[in-house]
Amino acid sequence: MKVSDAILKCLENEGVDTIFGYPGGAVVPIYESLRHSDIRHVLVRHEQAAVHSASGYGRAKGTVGVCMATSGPGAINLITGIATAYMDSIPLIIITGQVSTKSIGRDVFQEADIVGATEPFTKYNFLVKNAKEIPGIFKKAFTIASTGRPGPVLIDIPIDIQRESIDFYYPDSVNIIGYKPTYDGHPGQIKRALKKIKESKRPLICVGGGILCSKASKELQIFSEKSRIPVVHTLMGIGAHPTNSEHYVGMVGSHGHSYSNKIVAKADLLIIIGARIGDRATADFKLIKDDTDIIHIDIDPAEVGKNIDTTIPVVGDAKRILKKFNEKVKALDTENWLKEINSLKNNQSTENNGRKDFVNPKLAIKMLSEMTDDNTIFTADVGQNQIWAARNLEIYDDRKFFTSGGLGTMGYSLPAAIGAKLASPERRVICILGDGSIQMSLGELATLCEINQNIIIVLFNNNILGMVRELQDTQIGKGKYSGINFTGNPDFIKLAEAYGIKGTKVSSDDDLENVFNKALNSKESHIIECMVDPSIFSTI
Ligand SMILES: Cc1ncc(C[n+]2csc(CCOP(=O)(O)OP(=O)(O)O)c2C)c(N)n1
Repeated sequence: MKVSDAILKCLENEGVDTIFGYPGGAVVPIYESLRHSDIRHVLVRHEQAAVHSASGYGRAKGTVGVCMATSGPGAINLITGIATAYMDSIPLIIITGQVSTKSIGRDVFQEADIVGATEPFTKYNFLVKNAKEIPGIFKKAFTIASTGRPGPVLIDIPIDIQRESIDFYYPDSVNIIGYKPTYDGHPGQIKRALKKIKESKRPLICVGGGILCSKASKELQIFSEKSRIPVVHTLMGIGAHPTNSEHYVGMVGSHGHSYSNKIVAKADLLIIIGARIGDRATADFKLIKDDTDIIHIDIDPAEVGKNIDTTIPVVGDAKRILKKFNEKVKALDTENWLKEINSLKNNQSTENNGRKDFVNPKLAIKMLSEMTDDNTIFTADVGQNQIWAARNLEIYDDRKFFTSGGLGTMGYSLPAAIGAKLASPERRVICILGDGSIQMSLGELATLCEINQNIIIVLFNNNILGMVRELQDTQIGKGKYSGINFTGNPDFIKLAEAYGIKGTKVSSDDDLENVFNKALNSKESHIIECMVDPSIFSTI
């Protein structure tokens, strides 16, 4: 079998039905094989978008996303997407074409050392040197990407190898020397953790994206209900615990709910599960008091104790460890603690900081939340739009929320929404972004037209890089702005029309419901441009 055919056979054997890519000279053989394959290829408009779409696809399906690009500039354009997936532990397979084996190292046309360049941003990467190794490498790549702490794996395949022939046999499993993720937490540590939980008066669970990676939301809910311990979460932990649960508190961190941060500071025990406890989640590590006991559960031993001192580290899979907790944990007397939390939570200001001639994004997001189904997928970009979405969307039941948390990559939400919609066409997909971020992935409006699916794009237009304005206001001084004003923004409604997408501009809260209703009742994609006061903050 030709290696280019074998590559697609490997993907089929892994259950892949869709890949996102952009062709070029070094992948001509693979694209020719694609023509004869049942695997759907989605032609994006920029390689970075191929990675983000594969990420949205994989996250929506709960599988490994796949994308592909040619050598040199194509491969290099993937890097931001790969790093975005790496920081958020998203399992991906990235296939790149490479110049022929004998040309490697000679700086021939479109040669780039993508394996070297992506070393810091991939969980692992391969340069294929022997055609016969292709099936084994693919099996290893899928295994590494999807097990332990998930992440992106890149396979770089020289064009001469793509043209060779091999006997094809796809292994059921592979032994990867030196790679043995720990799934079961150490029984002694679990016992110590349970003892600590029992002794605690003000325990708090803090979850991150690891709960979603481990598909442990149900176990988390049982744990919190059985033990009566409240739950806060990081940005990547949105959706790990339903916002309508009795024990749900809110998001923590520099952009989190202030009541959640106050509650973290008051807790005597933090049970951190599947969260890196990064600077943004802890407001530069200032949130957690020195005398708070910490139980840190994570599948990646490198994360435990990396950012904060841990009282009891437990390395392993969140789902398995929570199951063990649930066998033993008893209800704690947290009544007063929960009362205190509820009074802090109910004391928030409902003040509307926006002006009447603009849309209040908080209100718009809350309205969207109420008007959409329980299985809606929301994607959010980066900037104020991300924080408005993260703080105000209700994510429960089968709803999902995808954003770039770790790297904070502008331009993620639109291609991710396209990937998510292709993964689950039966679901409503809503993409929330800003006027800066939409222009980072503008070409993907054409991809959206091609896939002929219905996505609602809510564009919060403040004609400014809102989040940077906010940082300049707080770090430099009110009104001391530099390099943030967009005076040449296009007419987004005309632009939408140019792509054949319906567009509506809204400048007042009074018109929101009507416009949302129209878009929600339509079978076509819509861009809803909400004009936003450029002077408001993400924490309104
Ligand atoms: C690729 C990339 N470049 C730069 C930044 C820095 N950055 C973070 S938020 C932001 C502003 C985003 O503006 P916009 O998309 O209009 O959203 P808003 O904050 O106004 O809601 C910028 C420039 C980034 N996160 N990603």
